[in-house]
Amino acid sequence: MKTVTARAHTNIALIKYWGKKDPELILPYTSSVSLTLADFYTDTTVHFEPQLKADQFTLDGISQPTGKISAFLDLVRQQAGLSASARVESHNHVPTAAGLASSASAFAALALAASRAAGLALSARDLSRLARRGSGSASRSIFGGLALWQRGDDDATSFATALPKPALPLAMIVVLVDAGPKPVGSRALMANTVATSPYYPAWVSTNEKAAQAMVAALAADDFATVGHLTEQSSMQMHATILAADPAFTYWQPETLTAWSLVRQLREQGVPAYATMDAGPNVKILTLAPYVAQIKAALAPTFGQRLLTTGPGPAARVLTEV
Ligand code: 2P0
Repeated sequence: MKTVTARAHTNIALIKYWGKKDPELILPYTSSVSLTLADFYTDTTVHFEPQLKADQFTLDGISQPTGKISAFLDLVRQQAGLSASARVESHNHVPTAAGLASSASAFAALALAASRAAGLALSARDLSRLARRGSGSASRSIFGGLALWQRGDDDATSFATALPKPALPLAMIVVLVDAGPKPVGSRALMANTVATSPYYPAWVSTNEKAAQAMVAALAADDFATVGHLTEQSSMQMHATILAADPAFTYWQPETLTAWSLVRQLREQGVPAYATMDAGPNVKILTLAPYVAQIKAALAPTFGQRLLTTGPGPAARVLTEV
């Protein structure tokens, strides 16, 4: 059996995914659109070894519980007709304590490395479907640049595809508000939002329309609309979370500070839009020529806690031996 190392990059959703209509298959209530990032990625090596008694998993050299990984490897073993256990080694490449370690890059890299190590040669679509079973957002990290995860109706029809490369020089600035671990995991909070937020049905209908509008705005290189839709999708997601029972928010005071600086920049004519995920950090979507000006405006408050990145590549095999 081969030892395969694959690399997959994290992605940030411009149109968010929040809520599953099928938690077992990870089928989302809404489609989502994302940007895969150049600077943050996971490298994962997989080797199936018949003599191993159980799967083994290390992250950055430290042994980890294997529950979620083994359940995912079972899907690969089923497809490949294999029974052997596997040794899995992952390394996260994110700037120290950036708080951006992501299940998206993790399961996209694992899907590619494990399927190849098991002797499968999956299409990009089937890899995306497989990665989705590990973590919904991982379905999008199979692709570089912009990706659309169509919600679909079942396991066969829920997968991501690459969107055409826009002429827009997209850039992203990450504002590190807090790099610590999340107080509440996104999977449990998603489920509680679906179950208890009275705003959830409104989120589903608005966000689905926004996903389709985003595809059109990107195709038209209409950055004002791309940015507006990005900020709206994030705020509406956080609004559904605030309205859940118990009420909750990932935001911290500095999250609002960063967002209000972004709004001030926009009033001055700078194309900058804020998006927040399952944590307090703020990501600013902009165009490359404005990065220096935006960083200069944020530096008095955030100092060195500003990271710049841009579109990154698709998941790929690094070595196969
Ligand atoms: C997203 N997030 O679209 C949204 C926005 C966080 C906020 O996808 O339960 O780790 O493994 O499918 O993909 C984070 O959730 O959740 C996420 P599971 P996932 O990027």
